[in-house]
Amino acid sequence: MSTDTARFYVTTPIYYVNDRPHIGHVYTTTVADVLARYHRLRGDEVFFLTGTDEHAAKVVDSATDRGLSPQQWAGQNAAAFRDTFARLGMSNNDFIRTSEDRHKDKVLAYVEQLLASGDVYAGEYEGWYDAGQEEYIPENKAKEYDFRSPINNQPLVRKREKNYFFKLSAYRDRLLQLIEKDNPTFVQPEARRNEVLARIREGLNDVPISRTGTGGWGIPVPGDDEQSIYVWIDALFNYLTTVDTDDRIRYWPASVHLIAKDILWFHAVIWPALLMALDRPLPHQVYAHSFWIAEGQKMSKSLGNFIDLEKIDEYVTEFSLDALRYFLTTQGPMGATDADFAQDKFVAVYNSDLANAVGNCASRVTNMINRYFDGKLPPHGREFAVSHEYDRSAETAVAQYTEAMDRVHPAQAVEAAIKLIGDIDSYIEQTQPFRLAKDPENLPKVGTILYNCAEALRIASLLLWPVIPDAMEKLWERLGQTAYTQALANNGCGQFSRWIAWGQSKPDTPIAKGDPLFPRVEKS
Ligand code: ME8
Repeated sequence: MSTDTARFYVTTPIYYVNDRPHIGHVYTTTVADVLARYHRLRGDEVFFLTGTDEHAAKVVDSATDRGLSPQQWAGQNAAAFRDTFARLGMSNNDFIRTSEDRHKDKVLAYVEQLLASGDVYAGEYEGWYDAGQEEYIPENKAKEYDFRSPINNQPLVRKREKNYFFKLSAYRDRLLQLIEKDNPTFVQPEARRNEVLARIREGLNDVPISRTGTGGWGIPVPGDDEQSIYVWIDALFNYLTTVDTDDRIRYWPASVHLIAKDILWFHAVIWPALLMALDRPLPHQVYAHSFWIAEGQKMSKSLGNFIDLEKIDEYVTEFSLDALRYFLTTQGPMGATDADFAQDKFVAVYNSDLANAVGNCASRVTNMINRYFDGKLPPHGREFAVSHEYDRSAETAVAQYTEAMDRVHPAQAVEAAIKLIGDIDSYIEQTQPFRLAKDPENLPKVGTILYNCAEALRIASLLLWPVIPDAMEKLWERLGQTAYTQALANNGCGQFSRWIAWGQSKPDTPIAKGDPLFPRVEKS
């Protein structure tokens, strides 16, 4: 992914208000949050957007079932998403609801522009319709799916309606040029890119972008009150409407739209074509991850096995929010394969990476500095050769970490940070400061060793902060680095390149010990 300025604009899908938030929504939003925090740490100007998609027809139906107005029902559920994300520490800069005027007004203006340019025209449409997804399925796909919804297995319905169409067919060559040549990482990961390219090569039909019978729930097509703008088109525009204001337009184009593979086509094909038609700059990347399954099984309503809010809260209470973030980030389906959310895996990852690696290493280093140097960071002597090799290992970790984060592979980035923690442990095993310290003559040497350990730990803590911010801020208190916390508070900017350099810690800094950052959990 390339960003040509030090600005970073990351989005999540806007979620349907018909569902309660579940692990899938929390996952994509967590990954976006990790990326946003990483870029803030670097000192980039970050805008992180999430929100809710409210104009679906099923909102009207389920509101009616409950004796509520669509506004009330959407309002309740939007609040559930907003509150859940706030409670889970998401650092989004805004939360867009498509029922807000600031969104609707801009969508109207965009559609007016598209009508004026001829990119949107009136016509008639007939095809196979997936009512649950509010999506027409192309003839060949409908056949392949045996005329049933690939999502909920309900029969597809034959539907014919007057419609406004978007001239997608006119953008085939430009889309191929974009995805194949101009920006080869526009669609990621590679498997998804290949899928999209193959489907574009099969040919592109114009797409209907309006519907009737929404009972006034939705954004009307300008000049035609009978028709509402199709919910998907309305929804895609959120990424632009939110920042299409004088004080925010500098964030456009988005750096990365994070989504899952279920909604790839809309984001990788229809969205850039709409932007081309509006003559707006294109986002840098659409990253479509795969799915979480639960305990080896696809999550579904009928199986009742969703990792839902109650389950999520249980994990947070038992292991901490950082632990959940860590598990999602490192074990999640960022590539092209699905990932299993399984409790024993959660416990194993927690114990090995957080309790044993990060937590133990922090305790060991801060404890020894307390025992041998009275809780003050010892000076960095020069006489101990291993130190050179050692700061190299921090440098390697930082390089690998940055490279992975910039490719939107937070799991690999974290791996580099955990490897650095492992290097601290091996260094301690190798140099045996606890044995050397028995002879007071060795204290300068022990001091150098422990300085190196504390310095590498400090660097690792910066790398891990985007994923496990609470624990790392706690550790910064112990390492006398609360300035980081202050700089990063309230979407503040970090000074990564300065902070990350070897040798920033000042000798004599008070180093505190404390409770285990991640107490070990025993679980069958
Ligand atoms: O599609 N694993 O909203 P939605 C991982 N409103 N991620 C998952 C997941 C799973 N099992 N299930 C859901 C919509 N997600 C539209 C989007 S955008 C302009 C409009 C996540 O509520 C994933 O990010 O169905 C997926 O793309 C999104 O939730 C779908 O959310």
